[in-house]
Amino acid sequence: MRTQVCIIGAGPSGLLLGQLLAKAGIDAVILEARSADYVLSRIRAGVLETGLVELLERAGCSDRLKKEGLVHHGFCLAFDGRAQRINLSDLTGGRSVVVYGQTEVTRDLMDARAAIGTVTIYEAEDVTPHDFDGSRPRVSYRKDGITHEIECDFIAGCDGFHGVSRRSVAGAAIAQFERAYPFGWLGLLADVPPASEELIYAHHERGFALASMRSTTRSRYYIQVPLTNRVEDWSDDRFFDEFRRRLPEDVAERVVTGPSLEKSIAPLRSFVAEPLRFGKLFLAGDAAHIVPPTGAKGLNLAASDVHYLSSGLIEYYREGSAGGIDNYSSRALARIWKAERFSWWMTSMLHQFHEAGDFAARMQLAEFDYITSSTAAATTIAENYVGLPF
Ligand code: RFL
Ligand code: PHB
Repeated sequence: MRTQVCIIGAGPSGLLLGQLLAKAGIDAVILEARSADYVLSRIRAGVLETGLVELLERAGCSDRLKKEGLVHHGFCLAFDGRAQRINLSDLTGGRSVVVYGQTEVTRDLMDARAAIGTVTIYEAEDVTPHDFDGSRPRVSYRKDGITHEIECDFIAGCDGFHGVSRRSVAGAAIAQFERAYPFGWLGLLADVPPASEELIYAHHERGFALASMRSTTRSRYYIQVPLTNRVEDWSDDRFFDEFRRRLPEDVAERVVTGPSLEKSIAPLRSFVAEPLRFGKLFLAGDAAHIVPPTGAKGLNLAASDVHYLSSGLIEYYREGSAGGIDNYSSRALARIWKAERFSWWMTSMLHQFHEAGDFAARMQLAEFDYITSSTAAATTIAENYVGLPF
């Protein structure tokens, strides 16, 4: 088989890239290791920046988002029971975010892809990129016991943190920067009305908690837990008890409990690979970088990578100019490092770092006091949360 761009991974990065290229008349095949149902069963992000919403509009995948997405003009920071609303719209000249699950974004992109008849190969085994340093890159994979090969002009590695693309690059060609945090987030999804109309990020002496949502009838709640904990240690009752203890009292009283639809623990990590281009291979999304979820930036960063990469590829095929793909790595990384900074900072301010000592705890309190007393400090949070410009 031959295609122009072979995309590895059918997560949001790969699907969005495929759709933007298809709209521009560029042929792309997507290879995905898992089944479509498995990809849709992963519960992840919930907060979309307007940059991502605009890309989904361009991709022709925003009808349901426009109907069902919840526009949020602010969110709340709580610190040991004290609460401070960050008014996103007032502080950023009218901007906002949209609450709409990554699962739904993925479903909309999959449906759009199926409607235009483009090729996605699910349950592709042993996907391997070859010869991306030369002029004739290829990707091999196995399906139903038979080995296949796709010849292409470019390979887009959109296969997440554990994917094969980044691992295929020679060690000397890539620099990797990493920080792992000594805790994870235990998340619970339930069909109960959210405890609050807006998201609440809560610092508490027992650990961080986040009250988020997917709709007006479906809540997504998280608590900070030690990495040694297992999901089996947490019954739904135990989760809700602990979650309520970490929230301001008036909110805790409004928490409605119900059986979990999903419960999982995610480790927290900051990670960046540099550069993002190796000959004919590009990395995008979680394949290239990871942020701790505290700033709600992972999916949004994947979208900005796809924006830069798709424009570069479209420029290449339409105008014969390599300028956009040559600049892809540096343009994307400039935005990635700023989102890494914001996510690291939000994580540092809001979580319990027991080993860091009393001084670090006082610094967290001083950060919160500063935010509650300075419009400049609150504006810094707001402009990062709604998303820096592409
Ligand atoms: P994905 O979603 O990991 O998709 C990669 C796809 O590649 C496939 N794959 C392979 N395919 C072929 N061959 C191989 N060898 C392969 N290896 C892997 C995988 O099966 C998968 O389908 O990466 P992508 O597309 O770059 O998307 C990134 C986002 O998923 C991620 O950044 C966000 O979910 C992060 N995130 C959040 N981001 C936000 O912007 N806002 C949020 O509110 C937010 N909340 C979150 C989050 C992530 C979380 N977890 C679980 C890590 C909350 C949580 C709890
Ligand atoms: C979510 O709803 O899953 C969510 C929202 C905000 C975050 C992280 C996760 O910062």
